[in-house]
Amino acid sequence: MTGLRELAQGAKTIFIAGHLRPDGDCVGAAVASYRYLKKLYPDAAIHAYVEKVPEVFDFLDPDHTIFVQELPKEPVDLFLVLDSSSKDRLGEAQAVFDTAKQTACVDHHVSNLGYAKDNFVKPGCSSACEVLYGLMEEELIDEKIAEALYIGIIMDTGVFRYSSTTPKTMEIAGSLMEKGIPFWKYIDECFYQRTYTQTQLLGRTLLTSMRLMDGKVIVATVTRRMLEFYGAQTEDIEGIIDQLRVTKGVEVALLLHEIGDQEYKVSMRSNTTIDVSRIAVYFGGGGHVKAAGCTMRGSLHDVVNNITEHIEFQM
Ligand SMILES: [Mn+2]
Repeated sequence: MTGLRELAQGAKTIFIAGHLRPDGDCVGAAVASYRYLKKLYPDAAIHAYVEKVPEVFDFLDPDHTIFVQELPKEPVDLFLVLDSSSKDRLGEAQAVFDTAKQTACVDHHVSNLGYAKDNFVKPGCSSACEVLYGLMEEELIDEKIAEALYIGIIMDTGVFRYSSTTPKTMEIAGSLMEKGIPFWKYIDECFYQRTYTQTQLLGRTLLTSMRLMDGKVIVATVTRRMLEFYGAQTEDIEGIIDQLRVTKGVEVALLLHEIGDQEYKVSMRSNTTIDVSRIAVYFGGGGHVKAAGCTMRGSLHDVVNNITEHIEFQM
C-alpha cells in the first residue's frame, strides 16, 4: 500500500498546503502531515502554508514553526494538497503547485476530479483527516499528530453529528483517543466556549423571545441598546439563532438584529420543508433552504408581520 512514507521518499523539499479560508479539517490535516513527515524524514525541508490559521486552531502550532508566510521560490520536490477540491482553491500557493516536481492530493470532496499526479480522494470519508489517517502507519501516530487529526474530524463532522460520520470515523476517532489526547477539551474550546459577554447576551435574547403561530415560529431581537449594555459586538450574536432553532415545536426561527433606526438584519433558520431562502430573496437577501438572511426596514411589528405572512404561505 502506498502511504505518506512512500509518497515522500527521497523528497528533499516538501510543501504542504490547504484551501482558501482554511477550516479545522484543513489546518488539522496540514499539522498532522507536517509532524508525521518530519518524524519520518527529519532532514527534509518541510513547510506548511494556509492563507490564515483561524485563532481557535492556533494551539496546533503553538511555536509557529509549522506554518510559513512566504512561498518557496524554487520548485519543491513534493507538493502535498489537503482538503482542497480544486486547484484554484489553493490561492497563492497554486504557483508552487504548478512548478512542483511531484504533486499529491488528500481530500474527501465528491467534486474533486483528481488534479494532482497522485490523488487520494475518498468522498465516503468524513474529512481529509480521515483520509490522511489511512495513509499513516498507526505506530508512528503520536499524541500531537492524533490531536491534529482529531480536530479535523470533529470540525468536519460537527462532533460526529453529521451524516458524513461512519462507523469507520468512530473507529479512527477511538484509536486517536487511545493516544491520550484530551478530547473533551477540544470540543469545549472549538465548539461550546463563549465569552461571558456572549453568555449574557444569549440569555437576555432568549428570555425576551416570543413564539408565534402556535409555537411554530420563534422570534427574538437584539437591539443596539442591548449590545451597548453588555459591551457586545456584532460577532457576539453568532450562535443565538441556533439556540432558538432547537426549541421544541419550532419550525422557523427568526433573529432580528437592529442595525439602524427601523432597520433590522434578519436571520432565518428552518427545521422543516419551509424554504427560508425564498423568503430572504423576496426581501432582497439570500442564503440556503434552511439558513438565510436579509435586511428589512420598518417597525419591529411590521418586519415580523411581513415575514410570518410568507412563512404561513409556505405552510
Ligand atoms: Mn474537509
